[in-house]
Amino acid sequence: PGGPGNDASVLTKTKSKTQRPPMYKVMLLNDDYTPMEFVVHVLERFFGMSHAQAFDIMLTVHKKGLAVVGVFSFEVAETKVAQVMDFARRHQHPLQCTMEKEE
Ligand code: NFA
Repeated sequence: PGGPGNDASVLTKTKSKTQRPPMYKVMLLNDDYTPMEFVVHVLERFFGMSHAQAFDIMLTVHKKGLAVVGVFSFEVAETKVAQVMDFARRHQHPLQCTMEKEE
């Protein structure tokens, strides 16, 4: 009784091994004005996609209204959203990029 590692506070400190930091989906939204080539360029430049991959995702956004373009930690997701929004604004395109916590 009372030996090392035999204390009640130690025994009840069970770690939740399934706990993970929350991840965030970064999404692109469709609009009627942003040129398709600009969206493809954004996906290549900020999300490291190949041209074929980028074209595919761009078409998904165009047809479905939106698509998840990546899943990141909060900080990285925030940075991606800010970079895309700033790049679109500087080029005067209404392209929207948002993030949402993954369930
Ligand atoms: N819908 C835009 C067009 O027809 C293209 C687009 C795709 C815009 C994906 C935004 C996101 N020019």
